[in-house]
Amino acid sequence: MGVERTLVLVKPDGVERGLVGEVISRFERKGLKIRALKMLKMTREMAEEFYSVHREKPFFNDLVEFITSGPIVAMILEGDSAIEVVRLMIGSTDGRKAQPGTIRGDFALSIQNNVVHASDSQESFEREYKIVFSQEEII
Ligand code: 3AN
Repeated sequence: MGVERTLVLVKPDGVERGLVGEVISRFERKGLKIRALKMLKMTREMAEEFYSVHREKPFFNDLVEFITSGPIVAMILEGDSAIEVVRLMIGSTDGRKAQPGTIRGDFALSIQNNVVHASDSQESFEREYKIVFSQEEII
């Protein structure tokens, strides 16, 4: 609660489909502030660390392959209750079940290729942003 920061990734499918502007625009219109923004390609090491909580899951390898398959756009957003607000705006993990009006609800039909990632807690944010950004890239 209060002013928080969260990490959002536009995943390779979102970049490939030309949804970067749409995604950023939704967050800006909501009133969230961009504190860091860049395009990058995740290495396998970064991806394995980023998704380390899923290491034992059957979909782990596919997930790492997917997130390293092309460029992503990463951003740190800031605002009141940003973590919860952004999770609400992206919708459920499975695009087929995500509410219309959410990013995944409007643009995804898949559980893996679901356009965006967003930190699900303060602890996740603290761990995740350091994998993607160095301190001098953050305003
Ligand atoms: P979210 O991104 O909504 O926080 P998580 O943390 O449960 O979802 O999963 C991380 C990522 O792993 C998802 N964004 C999705 O790309 C992938 N994923 C989750 N569950 C599955 C699954 N059952 N099959 C394939 N990929 C999955």
